Amino acid sequence: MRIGLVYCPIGSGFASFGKTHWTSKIHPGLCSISAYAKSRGHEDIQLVDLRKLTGWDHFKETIRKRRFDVVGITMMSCDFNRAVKAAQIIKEVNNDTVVVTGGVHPTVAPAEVESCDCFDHVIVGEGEISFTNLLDSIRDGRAENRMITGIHPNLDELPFEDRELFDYSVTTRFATNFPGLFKPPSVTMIASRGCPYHCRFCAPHATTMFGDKTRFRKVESVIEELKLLRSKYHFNSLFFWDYSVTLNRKWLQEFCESYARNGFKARISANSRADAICRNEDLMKDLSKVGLKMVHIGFESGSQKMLDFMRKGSTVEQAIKATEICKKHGIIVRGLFMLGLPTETREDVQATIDLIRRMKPQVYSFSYFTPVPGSYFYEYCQEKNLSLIKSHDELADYGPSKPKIKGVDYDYLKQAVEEAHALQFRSRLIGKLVRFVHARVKRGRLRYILIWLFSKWVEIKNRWRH
Ligand code: B12
Ligand code: SF4
Repeated sequence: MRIGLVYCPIGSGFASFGKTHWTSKIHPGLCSISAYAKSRGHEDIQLVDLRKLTGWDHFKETIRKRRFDVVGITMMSCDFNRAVKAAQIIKEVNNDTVVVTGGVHPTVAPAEVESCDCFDHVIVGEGEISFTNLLDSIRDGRAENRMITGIHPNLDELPFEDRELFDYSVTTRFATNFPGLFKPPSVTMIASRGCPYHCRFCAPHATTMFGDKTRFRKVESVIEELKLLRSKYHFNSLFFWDYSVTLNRKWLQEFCESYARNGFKARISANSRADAICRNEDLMKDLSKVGLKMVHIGFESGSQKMLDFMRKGSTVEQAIKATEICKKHGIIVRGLFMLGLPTETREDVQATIDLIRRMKPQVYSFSYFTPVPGSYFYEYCQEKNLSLIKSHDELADYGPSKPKIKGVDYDYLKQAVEEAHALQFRSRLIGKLVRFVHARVKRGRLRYILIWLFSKWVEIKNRWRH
């Protein structure tokens, strides 16, 4: 059987693969599904990556030439329109091709996806086992339900991601992020699935997808995969794509020990949370020793009222302390802040700017709250009729540019973002420029050069302090 997997991210245009780090990333979910299906005998799997094609005509031509029996299409909420268009074209070329979809959006909005005739099957949840079972049924001519509930796999029983499904040597040529700080070749790693927190702008999508329990792979398995990647790609930087690497103390202690013992030297970047960092200063020290250079922390707001409203599960004091801890151990903090939530007042916005002024994270960026399907706040905005999002396409951009919900003074937020960036550069003009680049210059070479210069500057400052 000929199987195709389609990746159609709206955030990257046609003919964009290999141009920037943002447009050259892999999709670990597709890589994992491919690896599992191949390990169960479905070896003829090819990727159709829209970022490598010139347009929809090229897509149609590719589908016609490759004559797939089954095609799996992945989609986040923002990709919905593109995924539907891809499915319609596949059906137009050959109505007998079985079209299956899965990913975040079919999982958090199954009814909407089910209503699209172009999909023969919709897999809700994790896809490795269910997709492979479905392939077996199609091959053997057995009937299967249209809506299929995914099965949570034991992560240690899954084969390593099939990264070569994508042009992985091209992907590794780009630093994952902040090129002045992280040298290519670079690789990404996912060591766990799930999140135990309940931030209302994000949860419960992780529970809907991965279940109530956060599952970690064995450290040995992660190290084995890293060894394989080292031998193939000689990577210099490593980015963990887990929600938060600091969720499991024992795991992290073992990882630090094993990473160093196995001679890994690559710089690490990872996501974490303020409360977890405060509880685990010793681990941050260990992580820093083995190579953690940057930690991305969702501080979100400087107003405790807003943190409580969004059920962040951390406090303003913890944000300050976590930043101090990281700085003490030479770890660069990238603070992530969110403005424009429902009920946020000007005082709350000012509290966020004051927090930045107090804790001075070396790097920070802003997003405007966006009601994303799968989150509690999405439901909240639906009930109160607050959303200004007209099309799924608009969900691809959380940057501080377009209005997202009613009742928010976006002109005021725009000034607040500029004011916050001005703190970093001690210049209002540069603050304006940073906001402009963040909001408008999305993927181009100019953005890359500016980020390179900025990250080099951050690196030099950090080294000088230590
Ligand atoms: C890595 C990552 C990225 C990477 C890579 C893209 C990718 N999809 O992998 C990059 C940096 C490019 C990225 C970009 C964005 N991301 Co992102 N990303 C993640 C992250 C952190 C990990 C994804 C992952 O690899 N998970 C592990 C794998 C195993 O799970 P999975 O991808 O869900 O795949 C499983 C199932 O979904 C299913 N499945 C997936 N595809 C398919 C296909 C078929 C046919 C089948 C049967 C099953 C199936 O089976 C897979 C294996 O079990 C998640 C959060 C998370 N931890 O999940 C956010 C997340 C997916 N991203 C999100 C968002 C919003 C974005 C952006 C819009 C952010 C932005 N504003 O810039 C962009 C959009 C990019 C675009 N489409 O144009 C949201 C999506 C919310 C939603 N409702 O859609 C998430 C959930 C984060 C969040 N908490 O809000 N992202
Ligand atoms: S924002 Fe992060 S910590 Fe909060 S629920 Fe989402 S993934 Fe978990």
